Amino acid sequence: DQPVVDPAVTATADDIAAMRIRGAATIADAAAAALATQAERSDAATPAAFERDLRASARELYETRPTAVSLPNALRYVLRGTEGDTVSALQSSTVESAETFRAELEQAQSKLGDIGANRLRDGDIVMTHCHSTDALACIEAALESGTAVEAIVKETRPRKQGHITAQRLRELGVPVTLIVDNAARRYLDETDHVLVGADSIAADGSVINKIGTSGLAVNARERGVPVMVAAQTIKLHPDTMTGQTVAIEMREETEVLSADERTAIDGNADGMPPLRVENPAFDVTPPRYVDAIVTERGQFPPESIVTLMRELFGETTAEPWDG
Ligand code: RUB
Repeated sequence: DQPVVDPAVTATADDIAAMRIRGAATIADAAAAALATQAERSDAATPAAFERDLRASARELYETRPTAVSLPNALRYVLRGTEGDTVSALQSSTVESAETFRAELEQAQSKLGDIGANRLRDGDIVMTHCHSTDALACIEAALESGTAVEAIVKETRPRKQGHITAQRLRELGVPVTLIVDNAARRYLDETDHVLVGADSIAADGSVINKIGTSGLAVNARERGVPVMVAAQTIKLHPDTMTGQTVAIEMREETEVLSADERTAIDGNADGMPPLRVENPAFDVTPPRYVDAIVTERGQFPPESIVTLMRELFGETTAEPWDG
């Protein structure tokens, strides 16, 4: 018997893979919603068939992008809440589990925002990289409490998520200066905080986020600008507690170089092997370049994040979709 995965799940998986749905928290939210849809629309004849289909759906969502641990953490949360002896009991518990997860995600982000906002002072200039909803929650909370800030927004090649950040900040009334990534060091002289999100946080306090974050953090340290990482606890990567490293996604070269550009470069280089293009989507910032990790449970120096991880995860177990 082949598992039955609802087309809505496949559509969400495609959207995540193609980055129409992107950013760690947004991906987690969409994955939980997709599992709820899978459960709701299931016409499985037996509880075993229902669980098989749900696990297959989780696996399809899981296999889209490897770096943001919020995705497996979301799937694990929803699947752990799936219980009952009948298909209908399994359906309702799965939907409820997904709804609880999504509500907690939203609450955690807003709580994190309040905590992060405490680090910002009236008139501060914040430099951002990529587009992070957790990072923006800190700015939004600051504005709500009457703290005015300005932003220097890095474009973030190759996908230019900085444009989304610029748009959101302007909707909030924040004055924005958009710069190319290469201009970051020059503008650090005017910056009071570097504020970024995270796709995963490792047990040693390393921050895995959009490619370019590590260089920005090193430059910020050299300039004496504090680096603040806004990351809900769903970004904490349980497997890193046993020494595993976080997989860095490599994306298509066409994000960096069009077919025409490739032809122009390769055109006259007779006998040379084709130009190699590499496009890693994320990098690892060592903990020593990070001043604070802001979560909904408070802010932590990166070196102490492992304590929170032990409290939250205890002993790590096998993935439910492997069952
Ligand atoms: C997005 C990215 C974001 C984190 C955090 O990368 O690196 O900084 O995911 O975002 P991509 P959030 O655009 O490749 O998905 O705070 O919204 O979870």
